[in-house]
Amino acid sequence: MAAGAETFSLREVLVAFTACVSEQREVRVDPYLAGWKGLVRFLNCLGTIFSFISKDAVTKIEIIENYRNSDQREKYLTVQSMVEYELANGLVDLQKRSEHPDSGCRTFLRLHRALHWLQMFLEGLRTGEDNSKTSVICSETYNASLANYHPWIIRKAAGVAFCALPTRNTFLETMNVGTAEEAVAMLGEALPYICEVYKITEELYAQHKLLDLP
Ligand code: 1PZ
Repeated sequence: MAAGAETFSLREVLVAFTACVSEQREVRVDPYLAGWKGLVRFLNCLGTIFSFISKDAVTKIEIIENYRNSDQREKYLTVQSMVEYELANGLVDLQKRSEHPDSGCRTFLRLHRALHWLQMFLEGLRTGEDNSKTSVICSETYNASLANYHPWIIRKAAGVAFCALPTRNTFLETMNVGTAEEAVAMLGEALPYICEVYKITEELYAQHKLLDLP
């Protein structure tokens, strides 16, 4: 077993998302990134066929982490402060990627769209039949969400990778939360928090007309 694998549990990852929303209903960037980092670790456990996906997620996490480690780190404390700061200072390419190809706003939007898929996928797993296929849940939720933003070649590669997913019960056990039933219970507890994080971000982006950032 790889070092640390025995202690890795998806519980901590999903707990990170429960810490995202502040009392002022702002989305904190650090726990959001911590949640994504854990998801990447989990994805890597599922096999190298998923590395093209985890690499892209890592790239995006690192872009935002770099902002959090820069002189402007305070501006990137929450998604709200990031949007306000980048828009006020003309740091976002609104029509076409040019001067600011890796703005925090456009990078975060990619993770935000992926969070929508994650929310639907985990809900599909939670409510699925014992012997249902994870690959089917995964491709149905992907096609209904993220796929709309991906070119054909990525959709194709994703479809091939999904075939490598184990059955629902094995997948639930891979989460290292306990039995499949315990994993389902944990999902039931954690999902409302993920939905809330998604909803707040979606409203913020809609309000500033940022949902189609190139
Ligand atoms: C459990 C099975 C995992 C299935 C993951 C389903 C998501 C498939 C996503 C395929 C992404 C492929 C790689 C690159 C995509 C990028 O082009 C896009 C847009 O970014 P741009 O090109 O505009 O810079 N990137 C994304 O959409 C972000 C995707 C992040 C996906 C993270 C998934 C984490 C899964 C955790 C599993 C528990």
